[in-house]
Amino acid sequence: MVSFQSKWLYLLIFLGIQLLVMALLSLGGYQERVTYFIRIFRKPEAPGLSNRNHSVANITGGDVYANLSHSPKPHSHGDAMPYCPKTSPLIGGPIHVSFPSGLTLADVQSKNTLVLRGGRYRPPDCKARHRTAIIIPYRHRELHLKFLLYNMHPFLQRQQLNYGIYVIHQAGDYTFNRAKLMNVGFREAMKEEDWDCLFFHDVDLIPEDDRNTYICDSNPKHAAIAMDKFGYKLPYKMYFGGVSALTPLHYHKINGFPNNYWGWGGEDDDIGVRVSLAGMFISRPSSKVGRYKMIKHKRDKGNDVNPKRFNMLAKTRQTWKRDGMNTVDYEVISRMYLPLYTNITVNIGTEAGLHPNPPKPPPPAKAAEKPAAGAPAKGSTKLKENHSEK
Ligand code: BGN
Repeated sequence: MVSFQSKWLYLLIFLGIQLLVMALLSLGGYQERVTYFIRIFRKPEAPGLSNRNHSVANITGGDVYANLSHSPKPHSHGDAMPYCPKTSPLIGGPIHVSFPSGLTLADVQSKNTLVLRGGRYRPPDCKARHRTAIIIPYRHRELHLKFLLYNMHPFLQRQQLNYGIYVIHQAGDYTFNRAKLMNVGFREAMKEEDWDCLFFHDVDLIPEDDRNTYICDSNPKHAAIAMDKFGYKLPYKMYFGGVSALTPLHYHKINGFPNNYWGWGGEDDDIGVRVSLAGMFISRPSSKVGRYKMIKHKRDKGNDVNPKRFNMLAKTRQTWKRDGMNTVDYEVISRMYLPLYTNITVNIGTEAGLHPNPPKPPPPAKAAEKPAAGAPAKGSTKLKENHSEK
């Protein structure tokens, strides 16, 4: 018969073994498996908030801010700083993209304390291997911009990049021109820093996997290969829309982007054609990694479908060398170094030029005030000089 004392002994031994097993399991990623199960059973976020609060049922990724809370103390940016590793140890793979309701820009700012004025960042503890500028053509999309910044800053920080975010804001109400705004963004960003890669990024696309590294390839890269709105598939082989990445050299080789696509559609196809006309290829990440969630929205006012796009696209071969970076004209209205991005507001004019409705000439002057014969009318030449920023 087992005595009362030895019963206690067995119980203690049993509990001891259990403790040991648990300790071993926790070393072997037990925690990860528990989190995985918790995630399966977790209640999805509140429905009915559609654009504001998407919950991503089919993605079991981590929080995009997760790995950053462990960031070591900032180094001074002296010579002694080592290069960052080739693959960032902060990369976590799939991201649980979220659009928290009630989010403010101040919240985004307080979650990104290492981001400097103008939306610039350098890794605090190593020298970045890559300098990437993000160019976002923009008008009237405050909510989208806020969600993009919320997701984009930690995404880029996890990749240990030296980066800057530029929002190129089209002034006025004339039809939107995405590609011309990108040309402006390229020129203005390159004035500030010797970026080695430029990401041309729609404001409503959020990357869902941080292995989709925001660095350039040897050929122009189309990063948005798998978007949720296309069922995470490429809609057609030559598709070059959403998010693309070019080095300054690639950009010059294709003479930049076209300036004359006003309204929705075709400009991205034109850029894709330019890439092949300049003798390059389109490179892409794998569709597992190049995943994007699009923030749903209706077509914007001032961005109607461009009916001329088919004709224009048919002529790219003839037009690409005479329309692009070599002819872009614009006027910077303001440049603001905001806490999370650089905001450049720009007049890009209309199809009829930068100042399509020049001020009417003054009424005919009285005989005594008339300029001498042959002298130019007041103001006319001066105005012309101001027009172009080439
Ligand atoms: C294409 C558009 C692209 C757009 C994609 C995805 C045109 C030109 C037709 C010859 N191209 O059809 O601009 O990004 O759809 O929406 O409309």
